[in-house]
Amino acid sequence: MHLCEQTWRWFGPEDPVSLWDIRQAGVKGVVTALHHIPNGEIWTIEEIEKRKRELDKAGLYWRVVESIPVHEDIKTLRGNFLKYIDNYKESLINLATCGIKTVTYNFMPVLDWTRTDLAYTLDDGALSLRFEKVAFMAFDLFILKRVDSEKEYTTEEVTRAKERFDSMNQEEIKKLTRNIIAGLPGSEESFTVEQFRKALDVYSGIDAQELRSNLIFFLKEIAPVADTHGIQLVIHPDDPPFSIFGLPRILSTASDFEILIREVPNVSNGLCLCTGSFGVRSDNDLVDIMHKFSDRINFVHFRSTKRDNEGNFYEANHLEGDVDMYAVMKTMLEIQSDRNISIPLRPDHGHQICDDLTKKTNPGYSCIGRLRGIAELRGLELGIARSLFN
Ligand code: CS2
Ligand code: MN
Repeated sequence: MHLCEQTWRWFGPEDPVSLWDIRQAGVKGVVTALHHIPNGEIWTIEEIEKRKRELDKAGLYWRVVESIPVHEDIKTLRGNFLKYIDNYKESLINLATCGIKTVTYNFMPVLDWTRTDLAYTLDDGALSLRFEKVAFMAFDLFILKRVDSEKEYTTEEVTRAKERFDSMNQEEIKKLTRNIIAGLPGSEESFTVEQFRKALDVYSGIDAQELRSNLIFFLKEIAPVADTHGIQLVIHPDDPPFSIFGLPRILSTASDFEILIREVPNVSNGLCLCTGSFGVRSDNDLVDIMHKFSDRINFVHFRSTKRDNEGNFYEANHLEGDVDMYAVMKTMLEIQSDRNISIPLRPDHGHQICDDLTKKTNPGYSCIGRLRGIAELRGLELGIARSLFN
């Protein structure tokens, strides 16, 4: 019987969640990154070993890298992209030398994951992360004032966004701006409005087709290196899984990933199945995605979201919302049994609950909220596993 290998994301010494908190959550495998190394630079063996030693002191081990960030020059194939690709290869080799062999990355242009509200109050008083479409449009149209943005929305949407904007005071405008562009945990980039406009400009001539071919170019470069060193590369899907700010998005659906493995069939080319990211689209059938890519899923993020008809979604409790966690977990157990392996799983974001509410937390990465998530997932998993396999 193969249960998932439970893991927990840690942002390094600055993380308000301690390594002992992680131990007490019943987890030993850590998902982390060397966030202090500037994007594009080599992760040296020395720095990797240092992080490993830190974890070891609390009886933990470094199971998955999330993420080695992909430099914007690589995404656009401009500037110093060849050097950054070489550095990326070097970092992969160094990680493999240190025995760390699962590496997450994403290929979202400019912004990593995006929300408008980092403290959306649920009816039980818990705080959740939310994407509110009309607030997003208000930012795009009336704060950022992106050229031609109104062409991407209907007249009715523009009117609603204007009303939303007019109802906001200066403080709310600042907060919304910060939430969207100041960088959520793990994103490694942070912008002012001016810098953000410039960053978007770089993509003015780059459509989805070009971005996809850049990703394929990058993967064709790094996958053979990963193959040789036994590394599993896992791409994180777009969050949210649709285009924002007119930027191309190329990993939002099953067919997006299908193209990637058709073009780069190397064994190291894998998927980080994030149920919360894919699950925002009603046309993404998670169980179907899992069956399609059962041999390519090498890391999973489990969380659920709840969407409405207006294009909004918030992050729900792990066993509620639109993701059928029972079906997903059951499929996960079947895949692991077929492949005769355990796959690392982390509870992706959690709510702020109990003591989290009065502490400093990284948005989405609270201690007790995630503890609730992992505890529920663990129970669900054991229940299904025992009834399937005894
Ligand atoms: C996440 C992010 O689903 C998600 O959006 O897993 O929290 C993740 O931190 C970033 O994409 C960076 O890896
Ligand atoms: Mn995720």
